[in-house]
Amino acid sequence: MPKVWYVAIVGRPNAGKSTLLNALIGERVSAISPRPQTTVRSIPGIFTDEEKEIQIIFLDTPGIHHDGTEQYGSQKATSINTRINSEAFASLRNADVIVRLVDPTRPAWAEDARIDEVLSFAKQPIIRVETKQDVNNKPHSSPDTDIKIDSINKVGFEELIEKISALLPEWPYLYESDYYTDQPMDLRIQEVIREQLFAELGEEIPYACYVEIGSIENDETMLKVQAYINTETDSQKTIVIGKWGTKINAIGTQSRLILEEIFGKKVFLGLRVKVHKNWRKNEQVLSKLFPKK
Ligand SMILES: Nc1nc2c(ncn2[C@@H]2O[C@H](COP(=O)(O)OP(=O)(O)OP(=O)(O)O)[C@@H](O)[C@H]2O)c(=O)[nH]1
Ligand SMILES: [Mg+2]
Repeated sequence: MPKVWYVAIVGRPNAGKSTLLNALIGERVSAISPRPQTTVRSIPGIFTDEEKEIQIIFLDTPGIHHDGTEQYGSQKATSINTRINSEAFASLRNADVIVRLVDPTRPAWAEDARIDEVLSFAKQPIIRVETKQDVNNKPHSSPDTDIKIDSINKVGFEELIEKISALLPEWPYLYESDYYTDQPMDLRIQEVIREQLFAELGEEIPYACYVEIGSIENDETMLKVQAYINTETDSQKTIVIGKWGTKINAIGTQSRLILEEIFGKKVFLGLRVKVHKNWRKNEQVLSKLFPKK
């Protein structure tokens, strides 16, 4: 009988959770950027090792932060911050094992205290993993961790999988071995575009945007998507479009190439920018972006 279970990856914003998830399953399911709060939803990635008969459903979670502090850009957007934290907490509750990522390149801060407090109530086994081992300058490296990993070169991964699987009960596979995420297509596409917002736009702008999928037509040979980038203000819209449309074109082209790689077919991506005034404070939008778990 194989071993199957749910494992939540938690840690402060920017600790390297999404990088770890993508590297573990070898696919781009979760957006990565050098800026905090790139991930705002929990994202599943399924790891299967048929030889060892292990299936682990990893859940990448949004970085847990202190509510109401300077997060989500530098805006004190408390409502959205609370929802981002709730996403992570819901995944924690549903997990059988918790992988707690620690970033040795930065000092422990209020966020880490908050995470430790939350985890002190967790009933599940917790594996403390220090990441970014490939970085030379790790002034906050600690001996108090179970495993040290480097997600860029996939160092320490075997040990991590072994540690997790030692905790897993035997259970039939939940997914086919070549299945790596059960993220619906629209959320997957949103995530790809979101990553490009972080890649192409300056400090505050990606946080002021949300991606909306208008329509998807999908057949054997072609995927046709109409998507909208919603900004809060007219001036942000101008920035997202860029001079002569250069920014929006770059975001569109890069997203299309990644989608073609992911879905293995020709992709037509129509991308438009709209203004949705004050969406970060709009309950209707927030409920849609963060459905109740
Ligand atoms: N050198 C190195 N960089 C890493 C490693 N893991 C993550 N990073 C970098 O750290 C930054 C943050 O990575 P993410 O995976 O987006 O972090 P996260 O924990 O998902 O962040 P949020 O989604 O904002 O909570 C990115 O620039 C990554 O390239 C690692 O093992 N080594
Ligand atoms: Mg992330």
